[in-house]
Amino acid sequence: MQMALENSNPKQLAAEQAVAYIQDGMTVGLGTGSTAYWAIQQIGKNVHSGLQIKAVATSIQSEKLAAELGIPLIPFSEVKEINVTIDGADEVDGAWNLIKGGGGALLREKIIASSSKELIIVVDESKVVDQLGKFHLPVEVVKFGYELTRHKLSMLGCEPNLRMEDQRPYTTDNGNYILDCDFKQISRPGECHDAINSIPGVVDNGLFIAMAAKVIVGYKDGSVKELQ
Ligand code: ABF
Repeated sequence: MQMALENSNPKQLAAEQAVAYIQDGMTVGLGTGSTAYWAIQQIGKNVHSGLQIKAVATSIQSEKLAAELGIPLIPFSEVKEINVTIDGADEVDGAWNLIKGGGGALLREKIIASSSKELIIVVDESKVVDQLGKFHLPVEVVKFGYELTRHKLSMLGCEPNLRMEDQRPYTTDNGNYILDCDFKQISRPGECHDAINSIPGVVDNGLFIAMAAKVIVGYKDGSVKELQ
């Protein structure tokens, strides 16, 4: 009974299909979030069965999980090239542009994705959208002067809200704040990305433009599809 429930988890199904692309000798980027979690679990099983890889993690959370599972980790300073990174997303549009960062790890995710030969995105069907923007776009900003940065972001036509956790501003693994920006819809993701990142105080934003090489979607009916 438990097996049937586990096997019908769309996030798990998508993640496991992505892990099949990992081969011996690869350096692998480990994503963050509840879908990437399943990829890390499967990689852990494969390592246990003899898969020989090295990994780098996109968050402290994923690094801890990988260490617990016995996945060999190397510091980012020792990485020359990452063969493949498997990560989740909050929204994926028809051109495979993404909103990421709901889990707060967008900066490390983008650094690792941009250093990867191949970024495989794993999502359940709820993340596939016609147009980005319903999900509030996370923007990582330095703490200094964040109120002014927030004001400048609002001039781009969004409502930026400081992310909170336990009644305090949420702080990223890099010691920054996140402003979740409600654009309602983002019709030109590339332009939006560049406009946000040109504001002083912005470290990076959660738009990943044309970075995904593969998108694997898990469905409630138990099927999995690699988008073409
Ligand atoms: C990370 O995890 C993020 O970029 C994204 O915000 C989130 C996806 O959420 P989940 O896989 O938990 O649904 O990959």
